[in-house]
Amino acid sequence: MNPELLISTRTRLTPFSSRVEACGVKAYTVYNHMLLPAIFRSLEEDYWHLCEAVQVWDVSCQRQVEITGPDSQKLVQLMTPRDMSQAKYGQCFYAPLCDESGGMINDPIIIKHSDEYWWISIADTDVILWAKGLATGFELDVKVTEPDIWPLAIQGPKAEDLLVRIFSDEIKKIRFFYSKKMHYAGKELLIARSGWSKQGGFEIYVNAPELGAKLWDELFSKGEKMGVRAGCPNLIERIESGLLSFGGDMDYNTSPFECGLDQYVSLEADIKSLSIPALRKRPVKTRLMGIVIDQQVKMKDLRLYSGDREIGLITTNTWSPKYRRHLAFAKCDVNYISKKQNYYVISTNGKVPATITELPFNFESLGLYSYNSK
Ligand code: THG
Repeated sequence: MNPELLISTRTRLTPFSSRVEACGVKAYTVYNHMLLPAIFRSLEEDYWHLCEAVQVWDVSCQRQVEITGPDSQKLVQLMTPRDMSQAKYGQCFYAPLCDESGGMINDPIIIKHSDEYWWISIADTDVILWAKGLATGFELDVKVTEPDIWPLAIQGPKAEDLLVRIFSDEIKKIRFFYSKKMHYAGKELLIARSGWSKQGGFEIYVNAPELGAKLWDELFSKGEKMGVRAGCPNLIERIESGLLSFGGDMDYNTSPFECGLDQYVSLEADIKSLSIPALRKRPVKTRLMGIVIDQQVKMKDLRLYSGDREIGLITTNTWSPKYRRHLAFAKCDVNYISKKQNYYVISTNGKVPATITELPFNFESLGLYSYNSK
């Protein structure tokens, strides 16, 4: 028998909880002290549906740490080594948050509403405590809160068509990683073109519980012919797409360079960011790499080997039905990353050869082409 998860007021309900359960959620995970659906039908069935149709995801656990007040921009810049000085209103930024030694605190999406109003849409760590601590220590004139906002992600190739039916052609004007305020049932909702999949889609920041249920039901009635279903972040899709998960693929001891977030660190910019002095000096010891294995494996240990040496830790892995390969991310010792080595993993049937590649996976350059579900 599988152990059960007890649901209580600590694992806060969301405006969509009743709908999620009615849609037959089979497994939850805990994220930011809330429940995040993990499986509806099966991992693979959910995966194909996400790649081919449209899904509605209750991602309320992507909590918003709200920063308001005259020193807002200062605090946000202190927290991230990504240059925020040119940020436009409504723009979204995938950005590492790092501590004074350059270790990762979180990898949120930062949204700028205005100079004195920001949201940090967080992954699974208590960013509010860190933000309040910094604001107090640096005597910043800001207010840091975690308002009740419940993001609903609409993901998949038919996501735009579905939202156009509810919000009009205005939806098409929202560019990738920008947001727009839209009217819905007499209220204003923020909608961004973003989400934790590479199948295209949007995130709607629902700000009133009664709007949540109404919106969910409308998405399902207007999307019926498109085959809309409830879904959730999908392990297979996120690995194929090279999307990282805080706590699994990186943690407080990882620098953004070690998990491949180099492009989101502005070492040369003239900004005041807590982690930049340390990041300029900090040695890079490991690097998160992509691993490709020609057959489906059940790993005996989560290690990558070369010769008789253990050179990496596998942080996540899955069989990819689309590329018919086993894929993994591995935190590898930088001294042993070279294509010339013979790598292997240990499966329940013994040693299995593996190849190492940069993330995100470039399937074309790996000579891999996608199969469809049929
Ligand atoms: N949406 C919102 N909040 C979130 C997530 C989200 N908070 C938690 C978690 N997800 C944060 N992590 C990520 C990781 C990757 C991306 C978004 C959030 C992402 N990355 C793209 C990529 O890597 O290709 C694009 C990055 C870019 O070009 O800026 O989308 O999903 N609201």
